[in-house]
Amino acid sequence: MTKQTNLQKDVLVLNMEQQLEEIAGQMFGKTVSELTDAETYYVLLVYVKRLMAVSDENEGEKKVYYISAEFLIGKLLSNNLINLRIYHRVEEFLKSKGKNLAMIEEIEPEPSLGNGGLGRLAACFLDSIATLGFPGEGIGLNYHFGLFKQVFKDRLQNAEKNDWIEEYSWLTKTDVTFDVYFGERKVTSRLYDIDTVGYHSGVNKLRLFDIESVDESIVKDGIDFDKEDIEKNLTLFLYPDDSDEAGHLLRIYQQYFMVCNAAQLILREMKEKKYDLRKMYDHAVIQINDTHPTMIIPELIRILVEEKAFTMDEAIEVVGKTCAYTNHTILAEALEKWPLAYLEKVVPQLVPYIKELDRRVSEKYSDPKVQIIDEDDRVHMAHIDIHYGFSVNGVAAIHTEILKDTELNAFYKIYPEKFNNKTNGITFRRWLGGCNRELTHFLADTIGDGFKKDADKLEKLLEYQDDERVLDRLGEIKMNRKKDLVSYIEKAEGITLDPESIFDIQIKRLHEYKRQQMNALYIIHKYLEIKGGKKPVRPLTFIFGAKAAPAYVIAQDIIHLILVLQEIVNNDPDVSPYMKVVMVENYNVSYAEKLIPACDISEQISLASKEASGTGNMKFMLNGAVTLGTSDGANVEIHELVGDDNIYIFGEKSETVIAHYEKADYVSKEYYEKSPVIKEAVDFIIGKQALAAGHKENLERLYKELLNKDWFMTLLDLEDYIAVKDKAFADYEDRQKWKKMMLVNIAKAGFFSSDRTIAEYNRDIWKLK
Ligand code: GL2
Repeated sequence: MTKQTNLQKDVLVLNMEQQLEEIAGQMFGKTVSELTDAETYYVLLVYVKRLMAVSDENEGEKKVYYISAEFLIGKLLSNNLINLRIYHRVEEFLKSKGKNLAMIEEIEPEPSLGNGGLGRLAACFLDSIATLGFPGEGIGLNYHFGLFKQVFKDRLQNAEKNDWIEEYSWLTKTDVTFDVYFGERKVTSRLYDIDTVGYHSGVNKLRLFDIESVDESIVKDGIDFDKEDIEKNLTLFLYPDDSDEAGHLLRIYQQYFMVCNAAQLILREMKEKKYDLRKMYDHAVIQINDTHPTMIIPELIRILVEEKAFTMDEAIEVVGKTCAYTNHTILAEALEKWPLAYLEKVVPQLVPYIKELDRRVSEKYSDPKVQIIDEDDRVHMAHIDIHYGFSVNGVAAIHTEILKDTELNAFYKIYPEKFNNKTNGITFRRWLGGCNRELTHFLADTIGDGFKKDADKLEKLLEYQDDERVLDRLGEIKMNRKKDLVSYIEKAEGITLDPESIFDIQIKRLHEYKRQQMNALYIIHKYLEIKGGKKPVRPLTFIFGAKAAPAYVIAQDIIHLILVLQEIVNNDPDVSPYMKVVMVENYNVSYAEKLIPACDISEQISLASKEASGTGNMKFMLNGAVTLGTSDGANVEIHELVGDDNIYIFGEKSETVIAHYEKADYVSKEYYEKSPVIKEAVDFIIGKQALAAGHKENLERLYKELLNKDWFMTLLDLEDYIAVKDKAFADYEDRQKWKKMMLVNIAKAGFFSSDRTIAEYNRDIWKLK
């Protein structure tokens, strides 16, 4: 970019007030004071897009392409204003016109282009890549409805489509289109860009591919549509229901569509910049985010061989030096293995290459665990990444150790040099600056604002751990966020909460390994205790937020149980003064931004070894919540940082859990039978009260699952969980001690800045200038 465009940006910023008036006039024929909140939002959107369009792009000789099926970017207005460092000025200007920026932010529809942690991580990474000034872009798909919108009806989850693309949106339609072939069948893509601006830095792009022929009108009730009509449905939904073959095939169509476009985009750029393709790795590094984009490897090899006159050996070498893989889970169900027959149906042109990659592996290694195509003719996508990429990383220290020692041990023995850890991180611009402005200001007043660029500087806060004034202010700010949340939940859910109660929060996708059901069993236990006359010193508030995959039956049953408990507890006059339960509807990024700052106790209770990292745990800590968790994922690193006194850890360690799986010796019924406390809580699920409030089918299924399977060992840790949780609630009463714990958690959160994570990716993997 030239100096002139910088100047253009400065002028736009300098004349912000005049610009906004002009845009308001052009768009709506009104002055800013006459605009409605919705109109004001669109005026701001247009202004910010103009600003980003003339901002410097981060450029350099080498670029990272972060390919991901998910980018859970959340709302963008306030984040962009913060990173452009004009939030305060815009806020003041609007105030002078009688408007409230926070209310205007509410208007923005949230793009739900992700499920949870993996997608949100990709969004945090884009923010940090831009902030650190690295040339880089995200490449993904422009889902028109993203993840479904959750609606509760009759205490069950219903899924509805989630419209987010409006006439004015953050998307910019480009003139880039590519041909994509599924065998003989050709479709045409269209590229849309979303600018992502770094904090005090340049702009990068998120590139989202769409299909020209997509047809939103084929979605009728809920989220059902004809899964076979690829031309019309390809980019309608994120991860459409894959409980049947058509659903599986659609996922493969989506994945190939994504990587085929990505490959063409990258190669086009190589050509434009006149880079030597034989040295592609000097100019491009492709980070493969989980296995959804794995087909980029055979696709690039195919193009180099068929169109660029490479030999197979040459193509494999160049692509291998360009691609790096991140593993985000050890859950078997999430490690993709596509039947070869499906690939043959969707992308027959790739199959000979996949077979060749497999042949080379089997020629060298006989261990069945490392083959690409297994005996049942299933293609193990992760195995392609590991053999034919140069780096394999896990997302938290313990996760990477488990990969090396257990899950991917056979690969680690072959390629020890490829394995490395990159503990996840979060962008503090959104998860502190954006969602907790009062705390951010207070921190800046207390320790200076250096932490905004260098998160480790938060440690300075430790000097104030005995300063009553600072501790009291932290307590006050927490109370303010709790009051904000109380009014929000009152409006959104129609439930009244007491800000003086302890806010215990579990928000994340619904999955048995995350053990929301264990939290529900605790709630039953507490309910029965209160009924029996044992009242807590202070009222307790249990808050959940979670969506369950529509085809995941037990997860739906767990949501049902929580909603049944909400009904029973909140309407029982003996109990409701002492405890409340709320499951918020349609939990998403925007809701998280309200819940996290208001939290006292952060529930991170996954079965040890199963949560690769978690990132919610980091967001809570940064906002002064204390973690109640197992030794799993990044909890382990949080524990090391804050020490035993500032966290509540319970449950079996990952080695014990892994041994149970290996020996297949965990029997949930034994725990049920030997503990009256467990028995009483589990039996409640199919007791009279629960059946009166809920559905027999769902509750009985869940009850049987817990007793006969309990694959994620809920009952293994339940007693310890109850004991440690009770201890945390009791400790809360020593208010000064608790506030000190809050302070230590905030002070030690610096390590979890995604700026640190990205700096490590760059140091060890990407090597960008
Ligand atoms: C996940 C892991 O479950 C989660 O622990 C991790 O924090 C994120 C980001 O690395 O990745 N893996 C996965 O498939 N999803 C995740 O959230 N959806």
